[in-house]
Amino acid sequence: PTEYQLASDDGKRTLWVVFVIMVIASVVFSALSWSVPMSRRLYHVITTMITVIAAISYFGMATGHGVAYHHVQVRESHSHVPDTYADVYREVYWARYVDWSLTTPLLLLDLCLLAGIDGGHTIIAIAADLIMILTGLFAAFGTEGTPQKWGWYAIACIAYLVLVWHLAVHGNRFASAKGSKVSKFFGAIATFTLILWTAYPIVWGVADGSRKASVDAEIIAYAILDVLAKPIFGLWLLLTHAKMPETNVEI
Ligand code: RET
Repeated sequence: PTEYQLASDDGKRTLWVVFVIMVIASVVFSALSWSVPMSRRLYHVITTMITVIAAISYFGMATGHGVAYHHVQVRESHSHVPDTYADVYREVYWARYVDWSLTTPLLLLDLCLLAGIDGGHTIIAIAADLIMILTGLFAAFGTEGTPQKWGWYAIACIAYLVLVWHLAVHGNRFASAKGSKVSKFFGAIATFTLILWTAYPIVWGVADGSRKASVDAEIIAYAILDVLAKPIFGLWLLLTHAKMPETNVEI
């Protein structure tokens, strides 16, 4: 027999709700850009792209795209009946990794521009980030019970540490050079980002990792994190930028 771990109505409704939130955030962010000259819309453009990509990804997931039925285990289905095993398949939403591979570099770009980090260190942070997301995807589809799955996860975590190191060390250094206002704001929004981002590998560990969380719980946990990491982060960044000319980036 075959068993499935699937999203129920709660999970599906959550995907639709986040889709709507991402659309609204995209409209609000582009509307906020109208009052600033084109030469100063860089944060607006980047931040709107982030929520547009998330809206597309959530539309896909809500309508049943971007999901695979991954064979997670073979287990005994009726212990009192010998030789009956169940193949267990679980929904793995790979659309998230497509979303993250585009949006996390853009989020980092926002932060690097804010701190004024040089191009070289910005590229290193983004490269580490891409390695983290790609190896995280491999981990999600890794074979259970072999070193493969948690091996990929370990590689992703090392890449995450490299990115955090770059953002913290160089971010604080460059932001201080821009004055105390920018450096205080960078410290606050980078700490918010760090706490949120660290929750992702924890959710992954109990969902795609050990499969202890249901697919619904996984959808809801990522939904909360995604709303904080994209629309709330974006709103905070754009509103603060509007009243802090020191954060300006001319293009
Ligand atoms: C994975 C699993 C492998 C180990 C690590 C991960 C980190 C993911 C992160 C994702 C951030 C996503 C954001 C989305 C925006 O809304 C891939 C879960 C370290 C940090 C900010």
